[in-house]
Amino acid sequence: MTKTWWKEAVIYQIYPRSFKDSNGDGIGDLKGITQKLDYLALLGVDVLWLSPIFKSPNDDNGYDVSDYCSIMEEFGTMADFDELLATAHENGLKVILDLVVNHSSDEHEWFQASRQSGDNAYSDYYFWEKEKPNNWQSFFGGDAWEYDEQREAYFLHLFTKKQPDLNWENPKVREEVYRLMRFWYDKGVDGFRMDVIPLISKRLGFPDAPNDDFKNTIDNIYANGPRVHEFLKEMNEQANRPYDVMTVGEGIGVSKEQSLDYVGEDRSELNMLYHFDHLFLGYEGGDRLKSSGFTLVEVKQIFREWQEAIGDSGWLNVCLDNHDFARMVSRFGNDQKFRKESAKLLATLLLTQKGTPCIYQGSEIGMTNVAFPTIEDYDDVANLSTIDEWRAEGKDMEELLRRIQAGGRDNARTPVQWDNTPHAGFTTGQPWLKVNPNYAEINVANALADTDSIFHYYRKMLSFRKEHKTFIYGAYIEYLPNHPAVYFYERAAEDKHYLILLNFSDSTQTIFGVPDFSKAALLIGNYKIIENKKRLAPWEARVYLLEVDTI
Ligand code: ISL
Ligand code: CA
Repeated sequence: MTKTWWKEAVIYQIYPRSFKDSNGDGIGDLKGITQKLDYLALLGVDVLWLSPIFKSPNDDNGYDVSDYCSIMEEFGTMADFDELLATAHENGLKVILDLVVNHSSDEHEWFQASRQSGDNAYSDYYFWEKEKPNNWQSFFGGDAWEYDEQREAYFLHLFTKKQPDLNWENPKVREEVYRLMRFWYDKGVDGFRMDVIPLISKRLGFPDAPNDDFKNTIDNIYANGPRVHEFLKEMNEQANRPYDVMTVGEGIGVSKEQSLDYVGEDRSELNMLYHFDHLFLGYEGGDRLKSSGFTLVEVKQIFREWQEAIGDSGWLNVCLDNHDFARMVSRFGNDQKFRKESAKLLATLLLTQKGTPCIYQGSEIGMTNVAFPTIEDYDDVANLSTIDEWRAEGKDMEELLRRIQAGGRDNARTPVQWDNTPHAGFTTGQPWLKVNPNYAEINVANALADTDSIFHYYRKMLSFRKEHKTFIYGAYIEYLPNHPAVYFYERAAEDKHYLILLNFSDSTQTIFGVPDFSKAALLIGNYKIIENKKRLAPWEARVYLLEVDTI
């Protein structure tokens, strides 16, 4: 397997709107990020992924871009960006941006021109149909075709109606995309995370969707269209090739069987992608507001099967949450009694899996889900059509509130908790989304001051991962796959074996079924007490270095 910097790197995702506000308008901004680069360098991550920073009317918080080569007004200026990038590079941090080119904003000049008529230079930049061609539904609910009075035709939008899908069949659209990518590369940007990239090639016969199960529709109708691989190869040729950049695909709709077609080393498409199998776990039809829970055995199976599918032929990105999902400690850990222990355990998992890990902002201090008291406290556009539907049908709004509290995207979007001053030190004004009330206890200032904090555990784990390359390139060997409460595995190279023992439960668990580690040295663990080699305490995590001759 080839060795590259992007396999060895750890990514930290910033959702700029919620990271740090520098001017008191309640909205995080680029200057705010620059102010905190020291903090991120101290943590020890390598690459910052910035969720979209481009000009946008913010129908979907920047995932609706109206100009790909200028900065969103609320976030600052191009000079602010140049300063951020230069300061990051001085601190040894790379910066990747979010490429949102499955769709643009309807306020983009391309769409403004496109909707004028069927015979101008931009007419075919989007998908227009005189009659509604099928039953497709948008990701956020409701019809995916919207009638436009000006053009007197329907346009396709897989997300909100302010996010019309770009027509990648049109070579001019593709050239525009490659041009904007080169614009950012020429500034020194180190790569892109690619939003819903498996959706860019449409099935042009526009077949009806099954609509029984939205996940089924994503996987088989929207994603992996006939030309997606051709487009990605062309993108590599036209934009990425001359630059040493990192490309991370949002692998929505990509199955493990299909994954190597995107990330195989011989493919010249993407460096890596993150899949949705564990992110959608327990969410009926991929709907985060319809959760039925899940088991550890399912999580382990997903990780194992993806490792088997990728092997040494390609690469994965590994995450446990991001700006679209519930907080990882609330979803995969225990955010009450064992918040600290389980957040550290999840850090151990994330940073010892095979693949490039991505830490979402706030996870390094164990930020949790929020439970706002009313539906009006929530902002996410993805909830709107469900709220309308439930109201219209007279359904129980308290129940919907509970579902949003458990699974909604705003769980990840509450402002980063910097200290215990009002609004958690995120802003001196009124934050665009309320701060999680637990900020008095959970905040960066506390985490920095406490040597036993989740933050300092992440720091240790990150430097540890850097020193021990087996965690990057070593094989993945799992034990006791059907055990409901523990996750035991090894990362192994010829000369070194590491044994990772994780207890995903609130009770003590016996250690068995793993190679003899009686002589092994404990490298890192999340409990201070003297280790007992026979048992793991609740949510205990340990990593041992096995002497090679004991195996
Ligand atoms: O949030 C979802 C549905 O409510 C997800 O299915 C989400 O739409 C999917 O993960 C794609 O996400 C990406 O593209 C969206 C944007 O809203 C998300 O924030 C982004 O990560 C449209 O650009
Ligand atoms: Ca601001």
